[in-house]
Amino acid sequence: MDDLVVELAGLLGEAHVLVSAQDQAPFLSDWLGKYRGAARAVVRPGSTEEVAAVMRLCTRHGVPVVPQGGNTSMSGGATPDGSGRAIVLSLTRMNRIRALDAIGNTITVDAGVVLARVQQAAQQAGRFFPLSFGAEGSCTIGGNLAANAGGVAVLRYGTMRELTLGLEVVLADGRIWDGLTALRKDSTGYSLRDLFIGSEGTLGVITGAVLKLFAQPHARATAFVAVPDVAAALSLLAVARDRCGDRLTAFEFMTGDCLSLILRHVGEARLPLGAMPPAAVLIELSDQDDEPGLRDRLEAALLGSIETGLVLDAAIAQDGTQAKAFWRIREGVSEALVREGKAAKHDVSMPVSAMADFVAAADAAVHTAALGVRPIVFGHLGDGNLHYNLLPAQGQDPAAFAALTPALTRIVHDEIACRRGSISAEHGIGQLRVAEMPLRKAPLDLELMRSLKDLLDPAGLLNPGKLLAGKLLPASTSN
Ligand code: FAD
Ligand code: 2HG
Ligand code: ZN
Repeated sequence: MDDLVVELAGLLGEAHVLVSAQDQAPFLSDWLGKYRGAARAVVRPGSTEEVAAVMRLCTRHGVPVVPQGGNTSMSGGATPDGSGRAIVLSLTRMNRIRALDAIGNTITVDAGVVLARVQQAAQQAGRFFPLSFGAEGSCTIGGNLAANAGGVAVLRYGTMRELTLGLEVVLADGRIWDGLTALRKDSTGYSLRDLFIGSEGTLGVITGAVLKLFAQPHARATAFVAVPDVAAALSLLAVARDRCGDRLTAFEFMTGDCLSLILRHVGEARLPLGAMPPAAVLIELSDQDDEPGLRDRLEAALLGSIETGLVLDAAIAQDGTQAKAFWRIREGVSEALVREGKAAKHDVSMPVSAMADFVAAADAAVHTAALGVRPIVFGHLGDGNLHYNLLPAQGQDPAAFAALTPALTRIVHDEIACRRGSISAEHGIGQLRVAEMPLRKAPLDLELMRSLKDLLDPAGLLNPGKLLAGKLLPASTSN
């Protein structure tokens, strides 16, 4: 048997070192079905000390390590390459809620805790953890941190970076960095925590986190609103902000083509409007109490906007069940896309005011480059973040579309670059966008990032080929 596997089994117990193809399979391909890799072993440590021991061993043997949480990455970030040299280090056995401080408004968790469990634990204590999106039932806090996840409540509460106070991280050489503090103020130099957030498993393995909690919103008002186009949706966003202030929690955009795709593929999704609109927004307000008052406020904003032509039609949820049904539509987009075929995925951000212009320019340019291409555009409009997905023309050979994808991506990202936007707002670079980095980041950005990588992971063992490409791996000494 492989010496490394024997040593790993000695550290973790045989049951937690997976070597058979059948046991490894769920860890070796991604949620979108785009990437498939191979691994020398999949290891499942149960504590920070075990992660540290695994890292010491891998560093000694020069073995690459791919950290993995819930494996819901949209950029192939948690899938190893095909060489079979790396181990996958799955954090899902590390699933303890370590502490909850209802006075200090913090929760301390293992990195492998599933996001929905953190939400539930907060709720049981009368508090609220706001990170939320479609994969919340399977993604983990470690993965959310490593990707700096966003989701549907960023407008009010911010991204994972803004929701985090402290981290515990195992470094490439096995040392444990204890930054697990709950301080809201700390002016003692560089924020090391922020280096690891968004680092996609390339600088260290996150093993624990202190997260911020909030007051639980007991009142919600949710509306599904038909709008003529992106420009109208942006004007409606301004109206909603003026009328509702901080109560505005979500402002999610979908084009009519996106809605049609969802209705076609997600059985239980029902359009709550009379007719298919050109576009729609899902608006949610939340507050501590007074749900009728909140609904009146939303209704007044929408009625005023019907008069000014920003809103074509609107449905306001009368209870939680209706609100859930509205959200089911929005949350069905990714699965509808997967059922339709392989999309060219783009996760872009830009100044909010540039979004209407971006969609018009990108739509025109991709249609010129690829006749019949189908843009499926949706996303977190209030955050300046669109998921600009492209599907092949009806009946187009998937291989022919795949061959066109790099050119289409170039077009979309050129439209983003000229608006000083970003090629990844929340899904990360992973392996999907790694080739774009030298084109889209300034040389000095890349140089500084490379210096940090070399400092923290001099042998280049942590999640190689993701985020920053380059630097050949040393030959493994235990083969
Ligand atoms: P994984 O997929 O396992 O890993 C993601 C990255 O983090 C990889 O680079 C991996 O190496 C690294 N990593 C994982 N755990 C650790 C760790 N403990 N230490 C260091 N590195 C680690 N994202 C959004 O931001 N907003 C959305 O609205 C959104 N919606 C989604 C909807 C669906 C249906 C799906 C499938 C995904 C969605 N995502 C969204 C993508 C999102 O990035 C992930 O769902 C989530 O943040 C990843 O968590 P995970 O535990 O699955 O991480
Ligand atoms: C969302 O906002 C996710 O629903 C997934 O970020 C986006 O599938 C996608 O492109
Ligand atoms: Zn998203």
